[in-house]
Amino acid sequence: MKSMKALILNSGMGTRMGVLTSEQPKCMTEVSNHETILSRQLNTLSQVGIDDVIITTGYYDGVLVNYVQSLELPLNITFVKNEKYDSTNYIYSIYCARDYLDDDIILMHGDMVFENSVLNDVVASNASCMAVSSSVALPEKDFKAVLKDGRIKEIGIEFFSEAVAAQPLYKINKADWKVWLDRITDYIESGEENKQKCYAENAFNEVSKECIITPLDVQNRLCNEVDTTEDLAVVSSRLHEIENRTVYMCFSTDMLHGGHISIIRKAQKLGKLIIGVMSDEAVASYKRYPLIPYEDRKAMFSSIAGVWKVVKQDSLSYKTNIEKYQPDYVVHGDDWQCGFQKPVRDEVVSELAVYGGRLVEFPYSSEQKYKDLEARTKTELSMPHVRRGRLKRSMELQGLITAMEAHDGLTGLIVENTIVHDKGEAHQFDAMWVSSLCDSTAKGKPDIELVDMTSRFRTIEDLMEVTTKPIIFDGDTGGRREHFTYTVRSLERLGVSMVIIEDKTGLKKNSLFGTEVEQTQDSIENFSAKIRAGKAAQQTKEFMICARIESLILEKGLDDALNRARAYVEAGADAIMIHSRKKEPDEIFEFIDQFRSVDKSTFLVVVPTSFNTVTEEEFKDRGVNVVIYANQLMRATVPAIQKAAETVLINHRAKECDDFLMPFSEIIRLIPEEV
Ligand code: SPV
Ligand code: MG
Repeated sequence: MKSMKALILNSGMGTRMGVLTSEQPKCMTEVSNHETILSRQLNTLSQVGIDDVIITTGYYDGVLVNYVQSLELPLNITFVKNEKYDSTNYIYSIYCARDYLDDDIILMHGDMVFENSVLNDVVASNASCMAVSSSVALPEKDFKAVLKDGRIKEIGIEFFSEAVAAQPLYKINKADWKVWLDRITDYIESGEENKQKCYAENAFNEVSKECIITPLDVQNRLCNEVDTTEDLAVVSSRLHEIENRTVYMCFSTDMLHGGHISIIRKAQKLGKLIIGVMSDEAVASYKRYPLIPYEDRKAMFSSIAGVWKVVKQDSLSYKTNIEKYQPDYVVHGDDWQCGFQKPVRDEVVSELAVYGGRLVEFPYSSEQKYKDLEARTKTELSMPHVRRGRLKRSMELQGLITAMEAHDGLTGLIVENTIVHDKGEAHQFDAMWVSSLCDSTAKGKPDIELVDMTSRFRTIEDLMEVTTKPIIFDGDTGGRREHFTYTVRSLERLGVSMVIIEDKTGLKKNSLFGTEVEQTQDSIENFSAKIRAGKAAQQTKEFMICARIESLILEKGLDDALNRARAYVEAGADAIMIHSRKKEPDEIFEFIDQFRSVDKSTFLVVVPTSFNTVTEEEFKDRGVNVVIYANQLMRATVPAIQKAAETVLINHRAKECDDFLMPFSEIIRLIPEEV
């Protein structure tokens, strides 16, 4: 900020205040919460970054100086006494202080009471300005300003046409101030009595063509002089209302940086700050999984000085909390005026309109260093020990999560980064499914456990390198029991969250073939022993083994499926996957209903490739925890690449093919330079 001084005029006798000014100057009158007019002014000046204050004194000057010193404020205060305070006006006080006024100045009468945002605006004004209000009626006896061509032509109590109510609170730039102060000096040094007893504004009126002061419209905000006890009552009750104003902001961040603190400090100036901390579920739905859980993020915000309340916000939408807390203001960066958050903003605007609340938006600037911090968070999220446990936590938190198939780094990036916005909500996949079918298909091989574990792990590594979302691994049959124990530990080490093994034995074929190919289901005893061995080998507490039941695929009936489910849970399975290749979901629903009627806690997983009409919401209502989209990305790829190959072959050139291809300049945008 340019160097700026404040000049507060406190020499007068304030006779209209009766007993309140019988033993002290008017500026020491209490207006709110043990604040006086002067202490409020000084505190507000200090908050806006003004360090140097000149106070003119006169009436009870000793009392005033002692009082100011007792406040122990971080300000350099100079007192200038107007010895003729009882026979002159403010113009003479300014004259007395003239040697100290060689900067831009904030000039105010000592009885001005204003809300903080008014002084903020005055200080921030580039042009010289005076506080006026176009919203209040013209006062009978107080200052009015006559406006012309966007500037103030005259100030006085006698003007009623083309005028607005005006208050003696100014910011005057150095050059303008010189013009005005020179004329004030002329007035005083003329020795004429009427020029020492008039308003300083009379001198301004003579030079207003050279001293350009613009009107700063404070509208209905508090900015008043206290001349009488009636004024005092009005101002005190306005201050009470202002001090009880509430401000609402919502945060989803798990790391606080300077940018957040700066907007919080701005919001606090508007009233008592309520911070909404977004629930883990809401954050995960639109951004990424929070590194720090809700309770810890709540504690982080609660520890910020001056935060009045911290509450939970359960969704991207502010509606519930606006209705509940009815804040006077909602504060946000202006970045949500467009983009996916726009519907959220629109809803905030209409909710606030219901009771007259206001949205205040501050310019949003995302500095590179904060972007780098976010990138580092992503790296942290991708680490095995952080990633592994997240699936279970998400399932517990959200009830139902979704996983999409990914078979290489690129499909991993698509699952990681694809996000769609609909009616103010954001949707993305929670996890990745490393399908045996797609992993094999990508290698041009059949899905018969031909692709060995080393190669399957390589696919996992490729995904891990460029993504952060949890991974569910299709472990086929799990192989021999003795091998499965090694697989479990390797998967844990890699950071995989869940392995699903199916109760088949011998040469495994893909379930989508059903009974068209020879497939043998494992015995309950054998498969249970495999689960037990896997659980015994497991080293980390969050890793999960899911038992996949093939009874419906192999047409062994619902009872067989339910029997097996019970046995596998008994053997230690954390989750049960029930599979079917029927288009109708009836047998799946029947299994789920019967299973859930006796087991409320074991996670349930479905792969609705065939029964694809059922929505996630319906699965969730029935008690399913994981919906896996097992092969859609691979199936989208095959026809597209086949068509490209054929088009080149038919045309003997690439042009026709290029017409429907995505340019590489767009593809490479999917690939981050650094994760
Ligand atoms: C896979 O995706 O490899 C599966 C699921 O095992 S399914 O293909 O439906 O059997
Ligand atoms: Mg498979």
